[in-house]
Amino acid sequence: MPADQAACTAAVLEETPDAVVISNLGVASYVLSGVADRSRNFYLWGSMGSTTATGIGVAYGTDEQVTVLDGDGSLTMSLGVLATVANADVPNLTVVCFDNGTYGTTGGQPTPSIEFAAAAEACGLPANSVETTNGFTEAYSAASNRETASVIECDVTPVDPDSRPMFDFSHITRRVRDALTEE
Ligand SMILES: Cc1ncc(C[n+]2csc(CCOP(=O)(O)OP(=O)(O)O)c2C)c(N)n1
Ligand SMILES: [Mg+2]
Repeated sequence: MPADQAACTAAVLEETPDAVVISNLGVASYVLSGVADRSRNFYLWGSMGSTTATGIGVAYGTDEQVTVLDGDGSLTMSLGVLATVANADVPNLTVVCFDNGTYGTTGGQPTPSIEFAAAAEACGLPANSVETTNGFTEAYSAASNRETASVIECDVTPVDPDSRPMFDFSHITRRVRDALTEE
């Protein structure tokens, strides 16, 4: 039985309550907003393939923990970004790829099967592949405490949550920026 995406997302917020969390468009953002709508949530809308790249940019701008919740379809679209993560100076970045084996947000079409952790390791990054919620929680704790960027591939059961985050892009961005710059 694969991991529970909502429980893994909750584990991220429990382990790193102050993290900036950048969530892939669609399901990852729906789940995150359902677990907790917080000012340090950076929900992406529409911009498939750019979640991890956005994480690199944000990680350059803050010393706080930055956690990307990417999707398997989205990360496949921009797989080369793993090489950029490995070559960027972003020790505060953790990239999670929720692999539900589908383009879940658009109706569950199957995605190509990719070993994301192996691809990350081939780029020089520490990486884990996990298949249970407990395995994820352990791997995330280690990754977020590591002095380098890390990647976690997490097999999850596809879900179709009811929750939806706000749809005001400039407000989402401003809210994150303000949360990082206020005392
Ligand atoms: C460039 C681009 N192509 C296609 C889409 C349509 N689209 C939105 S979400 C999505 C599926 C994303 O799949 P994945 O990253 O695996 O996330 P999941 O929905 O499974 O959580 C697609 C194809 C888009 N928004 N942008
Ligand atoms: Mg998917």
